[in-house]
Amino acid sequence: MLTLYDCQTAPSPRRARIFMAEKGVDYKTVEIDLRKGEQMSPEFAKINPRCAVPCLVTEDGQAISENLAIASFVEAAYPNPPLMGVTALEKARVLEWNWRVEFEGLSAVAEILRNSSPHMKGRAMTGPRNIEQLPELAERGRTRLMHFYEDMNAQFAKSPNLAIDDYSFADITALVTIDFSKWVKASPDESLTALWAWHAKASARPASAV
Ligand SMILES: N[C@@H](CCC(=O)N[C@@H](CS)C(=O)NCC(=O)O)C(=O)O
Repeated sequence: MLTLYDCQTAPSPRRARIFMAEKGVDYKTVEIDLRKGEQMSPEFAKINPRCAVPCLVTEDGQAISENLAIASFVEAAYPNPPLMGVTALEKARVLEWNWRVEFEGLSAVAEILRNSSPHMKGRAMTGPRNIEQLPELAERGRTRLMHFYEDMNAQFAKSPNLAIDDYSFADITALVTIDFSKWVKASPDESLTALWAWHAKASARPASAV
């Protein structure tokens, strides 16, 4: 059986959990408590030297880190229902939007949190090495996140889901980003009605509850 190194409270592993729940894939979890610093333990560093979750270990013991890599593996191993597009163009659209959500959305939220929270002093970036906070990056993160939410809203005004008509990996990243941004009081503005209408539908999916 697949094993997911997980942390119930963190946004990145939630992406992997939702992806697998949408697929109906069975797996067991090992909880890594990030607040206790368990990601830095020598035992976990042997499994994922990036010291981050999620990390998926395959049935033959191969460890895969990074959500995009995990999703690509699961999509190839369990093709139905497809979550990364079917046609060549759909596959491109899913990756195009997923990258934008990760870079312009999710990493902007992380930038806000990691450069402003007193609990993250010296931990401005994920990974085994310590990096000091830059408070200006928190401010910049807020600005670029609000710009990106406007782009997302414009996309939802003309498309039922973010990248393609069907719900996809890019939507999962978007849902997790919007929910995560609440932690840093950087939720999308109420005026972005197409975004919020989509968010209500995505949140109601059973897989979103994991
Ligand atoms: N790009 C990675 C990001 C993984 C990541 O940043 N995970 C965070 C939890 S949301 C983590 O493990 N943080 C550990 C730390 O802050 O030391 C992915 O998508 O899988």
